[in-house]
Amino acid sequence: LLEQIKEPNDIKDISEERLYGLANEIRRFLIRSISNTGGHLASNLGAVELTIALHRVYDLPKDKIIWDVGHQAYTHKILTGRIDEFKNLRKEGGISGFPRRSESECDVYDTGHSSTSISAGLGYVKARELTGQDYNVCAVIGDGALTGGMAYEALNNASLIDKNFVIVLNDNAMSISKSIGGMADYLNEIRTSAHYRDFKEGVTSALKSIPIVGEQVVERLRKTKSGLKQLFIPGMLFENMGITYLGPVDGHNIRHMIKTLRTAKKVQGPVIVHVLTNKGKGYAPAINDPSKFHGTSAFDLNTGKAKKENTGTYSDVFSETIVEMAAENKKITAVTAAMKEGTGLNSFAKLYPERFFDVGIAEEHAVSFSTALALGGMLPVAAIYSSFLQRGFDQVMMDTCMQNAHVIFAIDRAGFVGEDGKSHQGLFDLSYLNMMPNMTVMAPKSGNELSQMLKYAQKLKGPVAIRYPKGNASNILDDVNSDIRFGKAEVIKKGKEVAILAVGAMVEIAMKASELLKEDNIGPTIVNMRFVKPFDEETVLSLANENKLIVTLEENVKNGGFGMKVLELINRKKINTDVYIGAVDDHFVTHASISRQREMNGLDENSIAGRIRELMSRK
Ligand SMILES: Cc1ncc(C[n+]2csc(CCOP(=O)(O)OP(=O)(O)O)c2C)c(N)n1
Repeated sequence: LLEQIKEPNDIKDISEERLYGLANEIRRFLIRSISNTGGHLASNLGAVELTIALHRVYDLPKDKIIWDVGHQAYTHKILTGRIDEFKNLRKEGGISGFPRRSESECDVYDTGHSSTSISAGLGYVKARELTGQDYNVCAVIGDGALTGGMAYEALNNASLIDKNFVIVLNDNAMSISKSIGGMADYLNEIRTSAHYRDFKEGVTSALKSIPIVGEQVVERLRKTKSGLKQLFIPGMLFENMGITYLGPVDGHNIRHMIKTLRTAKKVQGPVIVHVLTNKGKGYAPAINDPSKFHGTSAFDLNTGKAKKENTGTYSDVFSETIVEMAAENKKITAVTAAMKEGTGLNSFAKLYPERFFDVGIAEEHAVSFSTALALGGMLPVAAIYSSFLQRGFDQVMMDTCMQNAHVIFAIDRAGFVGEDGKSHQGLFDLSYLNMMPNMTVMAPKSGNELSQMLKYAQKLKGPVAIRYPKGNASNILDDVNSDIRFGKAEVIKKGKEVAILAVGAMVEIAMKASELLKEDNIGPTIVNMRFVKPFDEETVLSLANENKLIVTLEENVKNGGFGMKVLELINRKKINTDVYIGAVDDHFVTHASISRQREMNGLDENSIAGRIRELMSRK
């Protein structure tokens, strides 16, 4: 059946009975394909039948289906004619792991960050009205994504519209870890009561049929405890907001979903279709451990074991250090925005559950919450990926920095992140943190130094950000690690004529570049900056005076980054030396391996050595 799907809407030629066979084929394909390339497996396995139903009911590309986060849109890609591209999923030049408008007319909103789909859907609804067009709009959002504040802002707004807008709530009770919080409980209540629906219907009619009980008692029962009320009117929270609620629907029953979606399409106004799915469906290892298979590297099909175990990462170092710190310092609290596994807070959560907070996909809230934890006498460590902390920009600035609260931001995945591509690169944090008064920004050159910095950050005052990259922790110079002093850089190697000022992971690259330059008789000074804010102006100025060329290296965009600060300083002090800023130009970096991303942005050792060679030959 899969072979019949060459382009959008081909699915409409397959009879309804055979759609279940198609679902099985898609599932088998996804498991096999992702076992080779890596990708988001569990979420996609859960959404196969839902996507089939959507493609059956909607006409693409005319109608707009908007996927929240977008990591679960693999079946959508298959059904819109992209199956052959899966061998290059998330690889350089291949298709993205998320919807991309540049890839297909059927992808109508580029995503990657959570909780945007309802806002985007509403935008399309209004544009439809204003341009006098005629198409359907459907936003698909997971229960995890529904923990994000933006989704509520959009729901609040959605209540006001009087035209059709379908929101499909794909509820698998899982974010990456288990979905948590009041909304998760509420959805769970609906789910559980759905199991009792038949029983309830039986009881209701039985009660009604008793002459002395009758309608009045049934009505009173409806108004009692919320749990019981839920038995009668599921989704009343949404209903009370003015959003029609349909469901819950079995998210693996295609026929039932098609019927419900067709009904939903007819509602004048916003409507939520609540669909219950199983994350990882069809692959036992993913069902047993949906968190591990949320996003996975290539794995062995039979065992589910990763082909290459990822150990010794910076996240592992963070994980061990924070546990060690918490044992000694009872004020340490750890905060994550739904990324317990990714950031390495699993052990902390087990050992210190009362000091661990998973706040859901809610980075803004995580930052304000951490700020007040600090003001209230605790020492919060907010572990957030660089790209997701962008969500909390205003809160870091206005809550943490303005109040000079002692929050430690452990910023993981800073720099290139590889396969997740554009939406996940950690290439902006140095710029957005640089501008914030009171903020201290550090970047370690190695795993050992990350550990040192985290411990050191405890002694500081005010907000402290430590940014470190994805992947294996470097162990360079672990034997000669000097003590950290506030705002001071570490000179690693004294050379002449050229000085390389490197931030974090770039120190190792600078050392490799320096090896390559030996044959040209160029022996640069190499500095591990350690601090980007405040940075070691004294060391930089003396090096600028002594050298013909200053090279700054950072895995961050050039605009507002470290290099620009160095250039401004040298310019302000009117020192006559050349400055080359090694940083990412003004663009979004698309998916490829991290090493290729470095090469394409001139930040690998060969490019850097080449650039230094060229600049020095002109002197
Ligand atoms: C702003 C932001 N924070 C964190 C993430 C990381 N993330 C990707 S998917 C996901 C869980 C989404 O859960 P849900 O919406 O229920 O989808 P499911 O995978 O369960 O289908 C998280 C936390 C993100 N993409 N965006």
